Order: sequence, then C-alpha cells, then structure tokens
Amino acid sequence: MNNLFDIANQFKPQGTIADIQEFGHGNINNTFLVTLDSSTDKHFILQRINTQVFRQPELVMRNISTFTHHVQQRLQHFPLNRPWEVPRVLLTQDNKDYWIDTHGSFWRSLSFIENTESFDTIQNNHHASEVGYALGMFHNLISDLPPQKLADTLPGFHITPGYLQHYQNVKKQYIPSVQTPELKYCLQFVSDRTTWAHVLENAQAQGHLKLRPIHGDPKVNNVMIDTQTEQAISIIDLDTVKPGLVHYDIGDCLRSACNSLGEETQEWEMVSFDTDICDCVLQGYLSVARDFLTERDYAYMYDAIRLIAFELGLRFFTDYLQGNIYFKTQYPEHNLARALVQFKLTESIESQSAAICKIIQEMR
Ligand code: GN1
Ligand code: MG
Repeated sequence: MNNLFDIANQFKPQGTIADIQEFGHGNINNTFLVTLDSSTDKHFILQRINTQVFRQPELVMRNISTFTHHVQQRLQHFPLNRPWEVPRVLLTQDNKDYWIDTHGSFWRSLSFIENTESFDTIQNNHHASEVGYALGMFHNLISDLPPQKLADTLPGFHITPGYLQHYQNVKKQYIPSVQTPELKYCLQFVSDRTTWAHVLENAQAQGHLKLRPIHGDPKVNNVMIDTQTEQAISIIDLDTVKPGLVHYDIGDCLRSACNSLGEETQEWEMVSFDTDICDCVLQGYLSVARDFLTERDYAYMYDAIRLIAFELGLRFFTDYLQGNIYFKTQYPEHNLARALVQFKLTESIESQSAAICKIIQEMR
C-alpha cells in the first residue's frame, strides 16, 4: 500500500497524522504538507523527488546533510545576532534519509519552519531586502565549505551554453510547422543572443570567477519570512545545493524578485524589471555578503542578472518545443507563456542596463 498517510508514517512522525495537503508551487518535485495532532512539531514536509531530473537522489540527500552539518557547526561556534533556521532531514524507521515505495518512487521528509510564510512576488521594499539578506546569509554560512565536498547532482545546471546546445538540437527536430507571432518572437530572441550566452562560463574558464557552493534556486518563494517579525529566517529547497557560481544565485534571485508580476503571469507583454527592488535586494545581500566578494564578482553581476533571466526563458522555451518533459505544466502552452515572461524580463533588463550597472557600481 502506498497511500500518502502510509508514506508519511515511514518518517517517524511525532504524533498522529491529521491531514496531508499538496503544498507550494514547485515545478519539479511533488510536495505535501503533513499536519500532526501534536503540540510540539505541528507540521512536516513530505516530498516525492522527480528522479527524471535528479538522477541520483541519494546524492541530493547527501549534499543536504553535508550542508546542514556545516551550517549547524558554524551557527554553534559563531552565533548570529538574529534567528536563522535550517530545515532538518527527518529519518525513516530504519534511520535512512529517504524511503522508496513499492512503485520505486523516492520520498523524503524535512522539518517545516513553523510560523513562517513565503510569497511568490515581492511585497514591499523591506521584503526585498530580507530576500537579499537570506541569500547573502546562505552564501556567508557556506563560504568556508569547500565546493568539492558537494556532489554535482545536476550536471549542466545553469551552464547556459549547454542549454543553448540542447535547444539547437531540439529545434532541428521539433519546430512546429505553423509559427505564431509568439513562437517567432522566441526563436528570434534566442538567436540574437547566442554568442553572449557564454559570458559566465568564459569568465570561469579565464579564472575570473571560481566555483563555490551555491543554493541553485533562490527564488522569492523559497525565502521563509517570520509572520511576526517579518524577517527572513530560512531559505528552503536545498535540492540544488551544489558547486556553482554565486552569480547563478544572484541572477536567479534578482530575476525572480524584480519581476513584480511574477513568473506565472499571463500578461507577458507588461513584464518589466523593477530597479528599485533590485537596489533593495542587493543592499540586503551585501549587508552580509560583502566580505567574500571580489572586484571581479561585482564586474559580472549585471551579466548574471541578464543571463539567468534569459537562460530560464530558454529552458522553458526548449521544454515547450520538446513537449513539456521537464517542468510540470497545466496546459500545453504553459512553458511557452513562461518563456515569454522571462524573455520580456530580459529585454527590460537590457533596456535598463545603465541604471542597473549604476546600482551595482554604487554598492562596491
Ligand atoms: C524549478 O521546482 P522548482 O520550482 O523549485 C527549477 C529552477 C527554476 C524554477 C522556476 C531543478 O524549480 O531552476 O528556476 O523551476 N529547478 C530545477 O520556477 O530545474
Ligand atoms: Mg527548486
């Protein structure tokens, strides 16, 4: 029997399970919030990992453990002057950090950070600076964890030239015979930017940027905000913690935060990049990240913002052409709609390059 209650019960719940509901808006895994009849730990998170995407989910769990252990040690030896929490991995009855059901699905559980909420879009300037703080604190806490201690659980993740190569291959096979104006816009958009897409990987190859541990997915709704104090107290979704460039994270956080309409909007033509929010996020980020950034890191920040928006658009667009095999979708054109949002955002970033570079310059 593989019903959700049976699966959740494998993770030694500290009470009787009262309810299980789908939770959040993840595009890859299936996430559930388990509610307990208990006065202490009231909830925990149960997830089925998409093993088409994460081919070695045991390594994902190992990275999470390495990360959690490191951060707990850091916080014990160097306590912060404000609250910060890290989700705990919950073990099964056999003390394993995952459980495989009779269909071969890979399940794991994490503690839920109580009395917090998250938002899909930025609510105000304070929220923006808290989101930046959360990413900065995350980078700060792992800045002394050698990246080689983390496995590469998702080869090619955020390597834009790789996505571009894959797109070229997909395009040869799957190009629709009837081309709508939206489709033509996307094809042209990508083709106009192919040579520049190597910017961060070239910088790494030249030794300008180096690999560090990264979060991999620091979008706005992965930052947990304390409902009382409105402070960020955790950043969740640790599946993509692995070696990478902090620029992927900075770009991803800003492409998410500065798009006030959100990545799921239908009004793609109205999408723009809000430079005031960018200013607040970067202030929050640098308030805790300044010490480990180099001059070169600042020099590639603008490119990172532009690139990660473009890259996500390219990933959505390729998945649309290929028949929606990577991101979960609600309707056949969903990934096309998401791609248009990111391309419009990229356009807005490009048209405001001087203002964005000025914000970065003034923070150096
Ligand atoms: C995916 O599943 P979710 O929502 O946490 C994706 C991210 C994208 C994001 C866009 C492993 O994350 O890279 O930025 O969708 N994760 C993976 O919403 O590809
Ligand atoms: Mg994620």
